[in-house]
Amino acid sequence: MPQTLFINATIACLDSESGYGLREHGALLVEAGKIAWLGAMQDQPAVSDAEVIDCAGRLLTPGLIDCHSHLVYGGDRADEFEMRLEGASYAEIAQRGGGIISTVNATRAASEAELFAQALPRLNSLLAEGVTTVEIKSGYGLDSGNEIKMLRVARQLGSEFQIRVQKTFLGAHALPPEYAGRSDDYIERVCVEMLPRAHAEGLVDAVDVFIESIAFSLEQGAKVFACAQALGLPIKAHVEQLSDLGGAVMAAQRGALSVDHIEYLAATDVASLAQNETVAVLLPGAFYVLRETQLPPLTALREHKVPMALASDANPGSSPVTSLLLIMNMACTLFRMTPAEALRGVTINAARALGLATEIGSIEVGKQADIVLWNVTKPSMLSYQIGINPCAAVMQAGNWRSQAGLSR
Ligand code: DI6
Ligand code: FE
Repeated sequence: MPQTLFINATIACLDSESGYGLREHGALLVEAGKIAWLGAMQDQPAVSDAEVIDCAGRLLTPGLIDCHSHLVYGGDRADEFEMRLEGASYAEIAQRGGGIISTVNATRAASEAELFAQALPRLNSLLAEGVTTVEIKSGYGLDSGNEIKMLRVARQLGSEFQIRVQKTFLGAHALPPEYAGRSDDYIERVCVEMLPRAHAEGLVDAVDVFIESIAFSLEQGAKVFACAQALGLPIKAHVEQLSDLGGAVMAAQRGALSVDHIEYLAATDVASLAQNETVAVLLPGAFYVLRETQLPPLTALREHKVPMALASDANPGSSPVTSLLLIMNMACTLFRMTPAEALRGVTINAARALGLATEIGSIEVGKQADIVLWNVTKPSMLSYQIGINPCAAVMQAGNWRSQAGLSR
């Protein structure tokens, strides 16, 4: 059985209630794709023919997890970036038929192969920084065939690269033009046709909705959730990004895995996330790109011990960002999160946001061996530096994905 023994490592285990769970002078044994042993270097197990990696004091972390992305889409929205710089708001552009709908048009026009090719550089950017799990949403197809096309591309990315892809159905992302003025009819279509079809093809791990004045109402979101739950699927939601419609509380009360964005969530509503073990997914990339000023309720989230995850929200409109390291820096600089909260946000709490915390997200015996070796010796370096990628080597499920920087 192949074994790898890491020695002389600084290990951020992320196995405790807060902080890094840091072990200095640590050792770690990987066997059969899992973490088999973890402890102090002087106690390392006797192994006869294991591959031995001397980390020379360098940092090991769990593989990074991007728990909210729209990585698969057609075209780009650079023109809107320019329009916003000239003063147009994200919501105004959406109301004029631009925004999400312009990406819907480009995505519908693209073949599966074209979408795959366009997603590749974005995926490569995540891979280069040690991401071992990425969630990818549909939501730019807005009819059965095109939503399924997007989710197939997401699945193919996961089968052709050493990365786990979680697929989320986001049919209720925007109202397609052919349903203008008939949003209830569209939601009905999502529930009775689009979601069941995508699910029947095994393409849906979770169901998301966008609850916002420019998207769907609380009642419409609740209806999609009921349909998802009737199929046994977990739910999550884009809520309180631009205004407070009460979407986070509604989703949490229905047991949502996560509520995402939540800049406009009232501090008094945070308790309901804690009560329902719903993760708060914060997306500083969208906050930054849209030049938002309303901060998420960090103090209340901390007080109520709500797990906070961070993600790229990689999408062509509000967050053309494919660097989780940059997201960690933004979370610290813009949201005043600590570097430890930032690392928890892209590891253990991101795993929770995907319902995968028993399998991945921390370095603990029995968990899948998704491990990154970094060319730094302390974990705050990951949030602190901008523009340097210190990722030295990546192991996914016990197999090397990249080992270029193993020795230095
Ligand atoms: N909120 C977002 O940040 C993305 N979707 C959403 O509901 C943006 C999607 C886009 O602008 O294309
Ligand atoms: Fe999003």
